[in-house]
Amino acid sequence: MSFDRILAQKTALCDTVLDRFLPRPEELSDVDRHASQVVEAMRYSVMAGGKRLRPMILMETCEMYGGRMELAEPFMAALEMIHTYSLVHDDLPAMDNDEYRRGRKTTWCVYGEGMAVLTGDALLNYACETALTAFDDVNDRAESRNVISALQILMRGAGIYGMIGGQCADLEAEKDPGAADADDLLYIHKHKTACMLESAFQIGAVLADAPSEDIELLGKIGENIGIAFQIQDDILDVTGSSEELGKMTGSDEKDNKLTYVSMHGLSKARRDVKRISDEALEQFDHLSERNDFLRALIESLITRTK
Ligand code: GRG
Repeated sequence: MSFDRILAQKTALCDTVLDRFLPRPEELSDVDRHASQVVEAMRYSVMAGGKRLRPMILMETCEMYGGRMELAEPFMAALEMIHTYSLVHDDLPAMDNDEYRRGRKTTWCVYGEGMAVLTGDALLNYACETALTAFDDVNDRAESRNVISALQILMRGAGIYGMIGGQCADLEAEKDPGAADADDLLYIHKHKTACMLESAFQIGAVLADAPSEDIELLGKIGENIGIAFQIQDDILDVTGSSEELGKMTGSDEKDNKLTYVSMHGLSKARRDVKRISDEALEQFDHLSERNDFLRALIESLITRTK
């Protein structure tokens, strides 16, 4: 079967997992029905059809080391909920002020700004509730320990030492983009984007009780993939098509944003995506197990157009 067909099947599988874990407005009790608007907005935001890269990577590293999907699935859903909350908040007028995401109107455009803030908050909270349900399926103390480690990786990657730290530096840099240097930009990319991808690579392996050297190497692979992914995101904002990306292009330049392209130029950006991704592939080949689909997925990111 072709890579594209397998990718489509795995994306659909991630969608099914998300659909199963997300609450539904029609299933709320009479009392909880007061919360139906935020529950509807949570589903609107998550089920809008992203690439599902993070849950897919998590699923693949878990499978690669023979782990159990019952433990991985709550984490797949939780990771995508946290990723989606970050997009919902990032699109707000107080941040990037974007009107389109994943091919449709952003959450704040449809539900209003206050409800979009609450939707992001609710997704983050529900992500924790969801990941904690993995404990319902643990068979022994070793699995409990792995679930605790996975929770630590999940929450740290999303927090001040991870994604929020990166977003904070990004917002600060916006005040004076000319003052930031290449190290500042690398900090932003590593934290805002790479930390969540690192979490995806590591959590699946941790849940599957993979060797610690592999978990460490998967972190480095995730970091490289994350940096390359963000550089490609910066490139696509200049060269990509709005239809394919499902969001407006050219917004970085319009907002005078610090990006890899504005700092280093388009050709260095392209060269560096290839160089950093090749390094990740080389590291991938040093893992103790193989996963040809995951390797192909990493390769496909080098030339992604959406
Ligand atoms: C608001 C706490 C907070 C953080 C925001 C993730 C983020 C940090 C901002 C979103 C904007 C952006 C360019 C983030 C970098 C990471 C990135 C490229 C996100 C988009 O991820 P994709 O392409 O999106 O995987 P889909 O829609 O496919 O899931």
